[in-house]
Amino acid sequence: MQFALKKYQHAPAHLFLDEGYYFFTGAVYQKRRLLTTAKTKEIFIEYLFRFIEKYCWELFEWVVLDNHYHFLCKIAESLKMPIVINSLHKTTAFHIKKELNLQIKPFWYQYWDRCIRNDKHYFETATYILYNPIKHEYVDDLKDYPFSSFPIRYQQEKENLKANFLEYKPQYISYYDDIDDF
Ligand code: NI
Repeated sequence: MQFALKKYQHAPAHLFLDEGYYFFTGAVYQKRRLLTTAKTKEIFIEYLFRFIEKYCWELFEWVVLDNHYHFLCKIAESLKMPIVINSLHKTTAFHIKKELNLQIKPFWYQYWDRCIRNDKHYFETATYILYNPIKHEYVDDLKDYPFSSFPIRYQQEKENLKANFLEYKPQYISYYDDIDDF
């Protein structure tokens, strides 16, 4: 699966305040691991991209784990935020349940949004998302985890990626611990 991505620049324009950059986290109800297969994760990613495009949001980084997801994006209208996320949840729940031949309710538990305050916060969050498969002990090498924006970054912007990891040290970021306890 290939996706078009915004360039991950090392030195961003200083435009983040009031621009509607958000970090989103969503979790499966009771933290059940219902997205363990490649197919279920691909379903989630496919609809994430569709809804982002439909509502003219801009997606920067994302990761899908077995029972939760994170993504960083710029939203077009904050009033529509619950509509977009609820639509994403409803649609992905429908298709994933169909794929798994599962009838449960609710599927998703809830979501958390965090507004990005400045450039440093943006890059800490971006690297945090990319680092997530190691944080949750899925892999030792991020190149081995295909369900995030990391492989594309690595392929297209290896040097920026390395520099950002060194500068923003995602392995030491603890301020998302309360919403990323999986
Ligand atoms: Ni996580």
